[in-house]
Amino acid sequence: MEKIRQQIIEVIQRSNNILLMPSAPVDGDSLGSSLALYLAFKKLNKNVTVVCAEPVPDSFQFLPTTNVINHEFAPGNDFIVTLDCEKNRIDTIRTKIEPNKVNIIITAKKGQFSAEEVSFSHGPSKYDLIITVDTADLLQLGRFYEDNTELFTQIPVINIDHHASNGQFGKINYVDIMASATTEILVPLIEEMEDKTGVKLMDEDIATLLLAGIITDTGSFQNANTTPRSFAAAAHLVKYGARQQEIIQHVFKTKRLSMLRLWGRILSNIKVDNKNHFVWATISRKDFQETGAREDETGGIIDELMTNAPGTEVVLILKHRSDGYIGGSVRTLNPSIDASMIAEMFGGGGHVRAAGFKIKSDDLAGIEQMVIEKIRAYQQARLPKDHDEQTMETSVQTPIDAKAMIEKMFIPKLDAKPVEKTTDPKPEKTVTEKHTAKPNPKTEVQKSTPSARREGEAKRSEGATGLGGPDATATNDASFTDVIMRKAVSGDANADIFKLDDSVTYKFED
Ligand SMILES: [Mn+2]
Repeated sequence: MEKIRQQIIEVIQRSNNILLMPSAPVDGDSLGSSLALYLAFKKLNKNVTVVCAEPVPDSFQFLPTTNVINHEFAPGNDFIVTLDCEKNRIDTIRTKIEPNKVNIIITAKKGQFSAEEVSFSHGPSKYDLIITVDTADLLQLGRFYEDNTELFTQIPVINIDHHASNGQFGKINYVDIMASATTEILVPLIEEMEDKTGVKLMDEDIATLLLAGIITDTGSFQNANTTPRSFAAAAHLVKYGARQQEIIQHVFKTKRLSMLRLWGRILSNIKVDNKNHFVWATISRKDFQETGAREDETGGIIDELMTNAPGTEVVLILKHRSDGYIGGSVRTLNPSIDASMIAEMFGGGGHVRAAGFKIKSDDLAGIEQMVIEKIRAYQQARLPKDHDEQTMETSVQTPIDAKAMIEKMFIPKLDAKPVEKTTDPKPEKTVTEKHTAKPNPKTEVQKSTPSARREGEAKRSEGATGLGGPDATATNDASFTDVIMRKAVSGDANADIFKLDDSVTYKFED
């Protein structure tokens, strides 16, 4: 690895106009990687451009220098018209400028030029090096790649990434699948760059950007990809002045109400296949519209589902995106199941524990059916044939306790005490009535099991999701959890319980 870092540093030293490309949509890791390199290269007096086809999510706007990211991209300004002069010689060339157009008038010595002798091309790019970060496949660069494919063969590409599915598309590929984040790979790279150039590069901003990548990709050191090396890198960065609390505050403790509403909907719509140890949920366009949540606000929910679904091996979320794709996120809890293999069945890829795919379609229900069937078949082929009911009975507990999940995520930190106002049972009653009529797919799955124990659990979890049920007795002493769940599930932001609107972010105290 040391040799490859030396190679990379030599190429960077020789280059003057560097293009940094994080994968789109950006996350904490791709942003942290590209912006940390941006700041380091600036200190080395390089011309640096960071481009990303998609906007920076609100939760990452606090990171230093997000404002330098360009969302438009033109690799070169020259457009060249070439005339083949093999058969004919040019006498004169004139230009005639008219409103909104230019005529280039070429007069031949003899006869005429024809259209076949004219060709067009773009001038040389102003960049001499492309660095992609946290990008497993060039297609993840979105339209910037699709519109400029030739650029990636003309200019050397350094590919720095940690995805197992990385396509090794660079001239230099620095892919370390043991790294928890791309920023973890950059820590020794930037330090060696300091040694080689004699310029002090690491500072509080760069350390904060690098730590943001590790914290987001490890889910704050909770995910299975966390290694001793991630802790060591993080400790090292904190020593450099990385603002750990600022990252935690913005990434994990500030939630928009619209996002809570969307999460509530997802939680109330979870489908469970106990037999195949599989849990999934879909998010429709209507879910986004009616909650006011953005498509990038679904990120954390799958990780919560994963850590709160005992007995589950595979977790899937399908969302209907506004760009005409259905996006899938897959997580696995059993280390012998490779999430990237599941994602590959649908043209995607990723890591062993976390992977994703996208399918061009507007038929969410149809894609759901197809994907579910394939994952079921995958699990059936994998699970032992005599995988009997007994194992299931003991290993599968209450599949999802949404209330506990929300409570764990938000409540202990909540710095608001509106509970006194909740003695009026009216808003709760309305909500309960409105939602008990709705079929709950999870409940259906549960009820088909002829076990009385399961029946009880189904009811309990039904109550837990704020949909009513025997346990929904919080009328007089509604905890703040119930209030949030109810508001989230009902989408009723105007409930008379606490007055905050969409644009307000909830701050949570330590
Ligand atoms: Mn990453």
